[in-house]
Amino acid sequence: MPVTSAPARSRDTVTRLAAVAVLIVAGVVVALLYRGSTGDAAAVQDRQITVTITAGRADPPVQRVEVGKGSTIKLTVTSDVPDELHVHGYDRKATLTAGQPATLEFPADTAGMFEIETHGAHLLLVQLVVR
Ligand SMILES: [Cu+2]
Repeated sequence: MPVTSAPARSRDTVTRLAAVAVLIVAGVVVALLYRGSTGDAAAVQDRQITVTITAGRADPPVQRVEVGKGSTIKLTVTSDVPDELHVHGYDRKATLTAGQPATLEFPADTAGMFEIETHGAHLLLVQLVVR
């Protein structure tokens, strides 16, 4: 039985199946792109960062925080010794009084990577990545 020439009806079915496959692939691509944009760690958000310094150690240890440009950063640091807190790039500073939480709140309106550290103990607390 020859198979070289398929009936016209069968060719229509193949064409329809191909069209459906293209639509499915397009749908998956759109879904992945959509997920990529909403599940992004660098979304614009209000971001609370909390660090406690005890005996020369930061808890949590150096953390990398990624936010979207335009996010609001609320940084709360408590140190067991007097120190100075410094957000590089944004050049925000706060005096740390022993045992008292200090809070800095600022808009992350400049893109880049910025280190947040203490000047007395020379501890790197946060690598703030703004995209
Ligand atoms: Cu500094």
